[in-house]
Order: sequence, then structure tokens, then C-alpha cells
Amino acid sequence: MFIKNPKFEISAVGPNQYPTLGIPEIVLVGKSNVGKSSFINTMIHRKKLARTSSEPGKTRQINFYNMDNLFYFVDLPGYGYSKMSKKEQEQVGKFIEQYLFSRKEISLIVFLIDIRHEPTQNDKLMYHYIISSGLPCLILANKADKIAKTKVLDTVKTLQKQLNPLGDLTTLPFSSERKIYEDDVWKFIEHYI
Ligand SMILES: Nc1nc2c(ncn2[C@@H]2O[C@H](COP(=O)(O)OP(=O)(O)O)[C@@H](O)[C@H]2O)c(=O)[nH]1
Ligand SMILES: [Mg+2]
Repeated sequence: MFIKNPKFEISAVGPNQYPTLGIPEIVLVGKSNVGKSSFINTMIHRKKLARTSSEPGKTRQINFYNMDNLFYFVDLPGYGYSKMSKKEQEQVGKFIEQYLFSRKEISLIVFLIDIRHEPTQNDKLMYHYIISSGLPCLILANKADKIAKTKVLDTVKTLQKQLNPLGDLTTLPFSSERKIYEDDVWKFIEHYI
């Protein structure tokens, strides 16, 4: 899919600011720094549309990126940001939960984990949120460029066993550096739009 005119639309701090177009939302979730904003930029071939650094002061905003009025990429705050207090982390968790459980427009969750590490406790918690929400989900093992090409597929399988033992959620490798996994991900996203 080629997006002609991707646009940042709004940083929402609450439901009254969520867009009202009613088009599908493809939502990025994952721990802080896993590559959610980079994912959006990579998919649309823009370097800086989505801001790609953790800004602790902006952790309670949900960023909506309008893709040619066809769908939104929604960049959720990352969890597990180490410089945040426990209380702040809990607030972020509630904020994410509120959006995931109430927003009717969500068509697909793109759940990013780091290919180099076992899923964290927070990743597992997020997995259970997603399962209980009943929403479709694509798991991406990101930063695949950080391990040898020959190990990518086996590592993805191992991670899937750890996070999704039933093996019912599609789990693919991804890398914003090594741009060879985009097509598979676009196919998956298009299906849900
Ligand atoms: N090597 C590598 N680095 C990545 C990849 N994706 C993101 N990064 C880097 O990881 C850092 C955090 O990325 P960002 O997109 O801001 O993560 P976010 O907090 O989840 O939105 C940045 O320095 C990115 O350049 C990837 O696929 N491979
Ligand atoms: Mg980000």
C-alpha cells in the first residue's frame, strides 16, 4: 500500500479529543523504545512524521496519524519507561487500557516486541489485555537487523511460543533499519482495513 499524504492529526490527552471520522485505527503498542514511532515512519517512507524519541512529559498522549483518510496509525504511549515512577507507569497503563477497551474504531493492534529479548512482564501483561479485548493482533519482533539473518525465523518462533503459546496470533519479524519485511506487514494491515 502506498500512502500519498500521511498527516499528523492530533495528540489526544482524552477521549473527547479522539478523531471523529470513524475510519479504522491501526494501533501500535509496545514498551517504550521498542520502535513504535519508527514503525510508522518506515511504513510510509517518511523520516520524521512520527516523533521517535521517548519524551517522558508526553507519555499520556495518543498520537493519531491520518493515512489518506483511509485509516489512522495510532501511536500509544510506551509502557515500562524506566525513568517513570511506578505511579506514573500505572497511570499510563490505565490510559492505554481506557483507549483499548472503549474505542470502537480499532481494527488491528500491532504489538511490537524486541527480537533480542524474552518478552518482559509488561509485554505479557499487554498480551493478556489484548487477548481479553478480543481485538485482532499482529505481533512483530522488531529490530530484526540486530540479529543474524539466519537466526531471525527461529527466534521469531521461540518468542511466539513464549508470548502466545497457542500460536494463534500471526508473528512476523520487522526492522525499521532493514527494510525487507514491510510488504508482509502491509498485506496484513490491508486485510484489516
Ligand atoms: N536497529 C534498530 N533500531 C531501531 C528500530 N526501530 C527503532 N529503532 C531505534 O530505537 C529507538 C526508539 O525508537 P522509537 O521509534 O522512538 O521507539 P518508541 O518509543 O517505541 O516509539 C530509536 O533510536 C530508533 O532509531 C529497528 O528496527 N532497528
Ligand atoms: Mg514513540
